[in-house]
Amino acid sequence: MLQKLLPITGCLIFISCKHILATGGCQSNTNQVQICAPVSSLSALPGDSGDFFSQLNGRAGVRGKAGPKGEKGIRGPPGPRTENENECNCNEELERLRNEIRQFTALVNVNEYNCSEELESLRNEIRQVNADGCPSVIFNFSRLNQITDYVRYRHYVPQLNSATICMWVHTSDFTDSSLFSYATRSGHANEILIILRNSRRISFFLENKRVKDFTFSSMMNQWAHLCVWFSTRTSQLGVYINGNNLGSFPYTGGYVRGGGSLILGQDQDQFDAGDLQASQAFSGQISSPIIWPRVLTASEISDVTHRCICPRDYAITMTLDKVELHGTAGYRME
Ligand SMILES: [Ca+2]
Repeated sequence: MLQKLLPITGCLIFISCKHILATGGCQSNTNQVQICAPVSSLSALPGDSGDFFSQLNGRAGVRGKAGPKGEKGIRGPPGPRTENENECNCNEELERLRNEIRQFTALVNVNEYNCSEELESLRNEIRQVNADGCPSVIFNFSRLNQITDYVRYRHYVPQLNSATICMWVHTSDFTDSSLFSYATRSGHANEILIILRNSRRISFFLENKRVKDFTFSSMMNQWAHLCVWFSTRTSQLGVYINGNNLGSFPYTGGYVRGGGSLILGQDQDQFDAGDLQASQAFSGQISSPIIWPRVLTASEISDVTHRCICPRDYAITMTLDKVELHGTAGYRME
C-alpha cells in the first residue's frame, strides 16, 4: 500500500510499507516512490481519499456549534496553512524585516555622519582651549659670512613621523641663508634643512634629500611667517607663507630620526654643529621657532600667523631656557 508523507517542495514521497506498526509508522524494508508535480494536481491522484490532500491545500476550520437563537455561531480555529501560504507569508515577513534593516542602517549612517561632525567640532574646541599665546623670543644674527653665530637647541629631538615647523623671519640677506638645520648621528646632515635661496625662494630638505623648492612673493626687509610641514602618513609636504598655503606636494621619504642636533642660523654639514660654512650663515632675526609633531590645519596655521595662538601640543619650542647662544648670536624678548 502507499503511505502518504509530508510534501517536499511540490513533491510527494510515498513509501511502500510491508508492515504498518500500531503507531502508524513504517518499518524498515520500504521502497520509496517520489512523485513530483504541483501539489494541487497531486490531490487528484488515483486511490487517494482526498482527506489528506485537502489538509495540504488548507482546510477551513470546523465551524462551532450554533449559539443560542439570535446569536451567531462561533467560528472554529483556522485549518493548517498550506506550504504556499507559508511561503507567501515568509516573503512578506522577510521583506518587512529587510525594510526595517534598511531604515536602521540609514539611521546608523546618519548618526555616524553626525558623530563625525560633532567629533571634529569638539576637537576644534579642545584645540582652542589648548591653544595659547605662542612662546616668543627673537634671536638676532647680526653678522654676515661667519661660522660662529648660531642658536642650538639643548634638549632631545624626538622622532617625527609628521611635523609642522613654524617661525618668523626678518632679513635682507638672501644668499643661501640657512634658517633651520637638523643633523643626525647617522650621517644625515640635512635630516631637516630650511634654507633661503633668495628673497623669493626657499629649499626644503628631508632625510638628506632636497625634496622641494618653494617660490613666493618677496619677504625682503619685512617680517614673514613661514611654516613647512610633512607627513609620512599622507606622503605629502607643503609650505605656508604668511598664512597663505603654497600647496601640498608628494613626498616619498620616511620619518625624521630623533636624537640629532638642531641649530638656527647656520647649515650643519655634520652632526653636532660640524663643518659650518660662512657662505651659508643667516643674517637677520628669527622669532618663535616651534615644531608640532603633526600637520597643523590651515585654520591653526592662520591662528598661529595672525592671532599668535599656538596649539599646545608642540614637540619643541626654542625658548631661552632651552637653547644655547653661540658667537655673537643674541636675543630680545617681544
Ligand atoms: Ca653646508
